[in-house]
Amino acid sequence: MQQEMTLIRHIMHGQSKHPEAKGNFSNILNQIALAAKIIGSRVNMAGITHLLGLAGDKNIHGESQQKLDVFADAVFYDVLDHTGLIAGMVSEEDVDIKQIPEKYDVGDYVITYDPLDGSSNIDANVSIGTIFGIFKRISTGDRAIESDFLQAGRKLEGAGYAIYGSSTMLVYSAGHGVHGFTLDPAIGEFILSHENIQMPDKCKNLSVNESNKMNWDKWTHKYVEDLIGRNTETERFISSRYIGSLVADFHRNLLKGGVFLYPADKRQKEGRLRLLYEAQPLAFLAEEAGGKASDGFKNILDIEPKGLHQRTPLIIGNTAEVEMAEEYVKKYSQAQKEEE
Ligand code: AHM
Ligand code: MG
Repeated sequence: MQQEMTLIRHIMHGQSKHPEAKGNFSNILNQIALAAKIIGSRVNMAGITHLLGLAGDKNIHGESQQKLDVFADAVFYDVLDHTGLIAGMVSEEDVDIKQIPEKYDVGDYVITYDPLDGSSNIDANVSIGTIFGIFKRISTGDRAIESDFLQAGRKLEGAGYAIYGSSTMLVYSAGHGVHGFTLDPAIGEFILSHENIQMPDKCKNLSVNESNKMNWDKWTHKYVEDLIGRNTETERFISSRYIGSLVADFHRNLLKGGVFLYPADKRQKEGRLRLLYEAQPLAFLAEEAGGKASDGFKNILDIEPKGLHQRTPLIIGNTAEVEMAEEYVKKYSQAQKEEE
């Protein structure tokens, strides 16, 4: 009988190529897979278990927290806090570092995560997900400190996301390619379904919220116009696809080719998305899959974060189209300044 390649088997296989690895990293990924199963099953059940709707609180960005946001945030922390592998975690939903309770050992890693990305879509049965990044800590004391988390994305040891869609998938990279696993609900295991994902060469999809148009900078107008301008009367090369769940937009573009942008604009001067919880982990995956991510000036992975909840403009997807955006930023930013 041919053995299915389960997530655990795959991680162990990767580890056997690195005899120096102590298995800690694998154990962390394993626990994250458990969190994904728990959150995924609750997402599927949400409609019938009255978990839909607002929890009544606002998170630190002033956004209403959904009940499932709160649930997912707690689950992700709970599966990792007692492992002895983690020194602390930061989540999009919480102001401060989540420290490890004193009764547990602290480990060498720190985690950044967005427990439920795209949560404004929950009520409409649209795909949502959990995004995470894993760093080695810098400090050595009993508690993690801010600088453990304020590391450039280049330093990530691994990153990934779970997506709760028509199936639940876990996609991760530990720096040796991007691998996707689909949950087989009958046996409760993630099975390798997408080995060594590479972004297709052609950029087919353009993902941007066009309703922000009146606030866009000149470069964004030109960029979107020129991408759509690739289409002819007889052939469509670029299609608009925007879900409003970054993780789902990214996942589709990763598999099918495309560029996602959430630029800075007149209303959201720093952009909307968060550097630590969203941009860095997905940028890590994009590069591993042959793509790229930029804030328009700099590769996302080279940005040194200044704050835990820092926002960033994000252009992510096929390398050629991300670099095209960087050129447009250079070309049109100056022209815009001169006009103003
Ligand atoms: P969230 O993490 O609170 O769900 O917010 C992030 C989401 C992304 O998933 C998505 O790309 C973006 O916000 C959508 O924003 P908008 O509604 O402005 O297009
Ligand atoms: Mg998010």
